[in-house]
Amino acid sequence: NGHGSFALWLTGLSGSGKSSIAVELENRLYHEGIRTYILDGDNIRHGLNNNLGFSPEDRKENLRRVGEVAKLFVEAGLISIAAFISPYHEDRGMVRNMFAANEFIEIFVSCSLEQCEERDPKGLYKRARAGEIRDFTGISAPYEVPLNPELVIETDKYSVHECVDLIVSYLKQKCLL
Ligand code: GGZ
Repeated sequence: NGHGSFALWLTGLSGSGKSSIAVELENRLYHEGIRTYILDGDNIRHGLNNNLGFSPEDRKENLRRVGEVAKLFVEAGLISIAAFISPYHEDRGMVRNMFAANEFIEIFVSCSLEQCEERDPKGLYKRARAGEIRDFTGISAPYEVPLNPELVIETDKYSVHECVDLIVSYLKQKCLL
């Protein structure tokens, strides 16, 4: 197990495919004997962060705590895979600054709003359009496109499998795997 431990930070719109990629990547690494831990809204917003909503302040606090937890897993020797919208430059910069330069890899999961809205797996975009969800990213709250991510993967052009191939190649090329 010659790999290092680091955080992979997936940022992108709701429905862009962050969680699918996280899960497929975890499976791929598991088969190579590499241990990971996925942090996402499902295991964080329902527990540790169940007192937080989606105002800019709450998102910042959500991501601050996620960053700290991701760091704990890295210290424990795992690869942390965090899948959060993380829509603000400032907040992504904040979590980046919690890590050493080579231990934080920002991956922009790029997908057009049109495509995310068409997928709408939980019907949230529909509800947001109807005015039923305040501060909904892409509709009534901003998503600031990352300017300098380590990697961009386009989930509206490539399959989940192909996107994971790109991530794994990147990590191997950087000698992280
Ligand atoms: C954005 C929202 C909102 C609002 C509920 N805006 O597709 P999902 O459902 O499963 O993932 C989204 C999740 C986003 O939480 P994050 O912790 O990733 O956001 S952030 O990084 O900005 O703190 C969506 C659901 O929560 N959801 N209300 N208003 N997404």
